[in-house]
Amino acid sequence: MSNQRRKFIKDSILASLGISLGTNIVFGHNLPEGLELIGLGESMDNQFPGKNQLMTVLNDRPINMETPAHLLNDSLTPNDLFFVRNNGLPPVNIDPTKWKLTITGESASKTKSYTISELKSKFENVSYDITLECGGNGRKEFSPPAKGNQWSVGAVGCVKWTGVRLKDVLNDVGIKSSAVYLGYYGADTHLSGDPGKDSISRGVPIAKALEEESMIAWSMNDQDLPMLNGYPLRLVFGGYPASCSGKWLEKIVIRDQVHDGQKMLGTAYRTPCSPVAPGEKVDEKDMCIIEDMPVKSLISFPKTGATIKADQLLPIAGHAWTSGREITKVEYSIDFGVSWKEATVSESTNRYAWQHFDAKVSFPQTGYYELWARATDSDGNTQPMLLPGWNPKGYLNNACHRIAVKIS
Ligand SMILES: Nc1nc2c(c(=O)[nH]1)N[C@H]1C(S)=C(S)[C@@H](COP(=O)(O)O)O[C@H]1N2
Ligand SMILES: [Mo]
Repeated sequence: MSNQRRKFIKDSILASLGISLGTNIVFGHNLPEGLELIGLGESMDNQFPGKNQLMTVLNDRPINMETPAHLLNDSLTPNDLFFVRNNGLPPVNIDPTKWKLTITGESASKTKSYTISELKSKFENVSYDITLECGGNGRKEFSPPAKGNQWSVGAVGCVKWTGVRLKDVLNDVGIKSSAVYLGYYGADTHLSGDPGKDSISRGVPIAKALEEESMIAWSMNDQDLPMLNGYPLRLVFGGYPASCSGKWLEKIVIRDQVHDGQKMLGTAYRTPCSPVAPGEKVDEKDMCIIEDMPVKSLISFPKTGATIKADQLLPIAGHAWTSGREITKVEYSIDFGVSWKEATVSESTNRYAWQHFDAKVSFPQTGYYELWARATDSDGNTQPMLLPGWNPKGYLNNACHRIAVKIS
């Protein structure tokens, strides 16, 4: 190979390395051949549009990213810090002025389509703060391990959604008395590229679809939805696994039977109808569709690993959420769950919004501590200290969140 050709290849490798680092490599020309750069750590891995570089990327095909717990400290999650769970490839070249939502199905009185501006002008515009959490959030902890995205604790967020009530639109189309379920179809494509296959097509029982807070949304925190969170239109269902909240929403079907779209059947988003031993094989017919998500909490301050001076009260903060009920109590423990103290809990802005807790914690002496948090809701549901019921696909882990701090 000529020297010139070699130099050209080296220059282009350096340029692309520079792009992935987000900066140029100043002495790159001195880099010995074959030596790998250390890199700037995971904070630079994330170069996705509209998303914070500090998000933790699990995969890039499809794109999945979660929020480190300490970056969830805001009362409403900033758009660039909201987790992303894609099953397929997001649509490209979207023209929101041409976007159409079609409502049809065997239990729809007729088939009707709406542009986004028709939705905006024809129906009452509403806003709700609603928590969305992936059904698999916390999967990483299951033992024996469960296949799927190894989410830690950050596949959750709460934002102000703006849009219209799903029920207003469904009623405008007309719902036949035979209606039992709703299904969605989005504009994303299957990973295989096969246009005949859907990446995901889930839904909710008709009663859930008709709830006050069930929405067709075009905005998060008063801005357009981020590209990766379903721009320009999506469903939002509070309290249900976020997989029900269809992104890039193009079509809704009103069904006279439980929707049988992609990831509705088999073991997807299902848990054993009655508890099983860890690792036990469960027959598909003994798996039930996940509906309400369990009560849960997250410590967003301080960051795990923080070092705090002795003789200081440590302010702690976080959020707690439950499906359709109120959080009535959040407790914390610094002695591995032997004793618990109550934190202060804020009221929720509306049903399905997460609530905030805070406390000032004192530590008896210097050393390593774990801080655990446990929420209880108005039905008396609370969180297990360690792993809850094992299930084959690793859903619904609502074990207490733990962080570590050092008092010095
Ligand atoms: N069209 C479409 N909708 C979708 C998905 C998807 O891949 N395609 N993923 C679902 C899953 S599994 C989750 S957890 C949520 C994630 O929403 P987010 O990416 O906005 O956080 O979207 C749901 N809606
Ligand atoms: Mo999900």
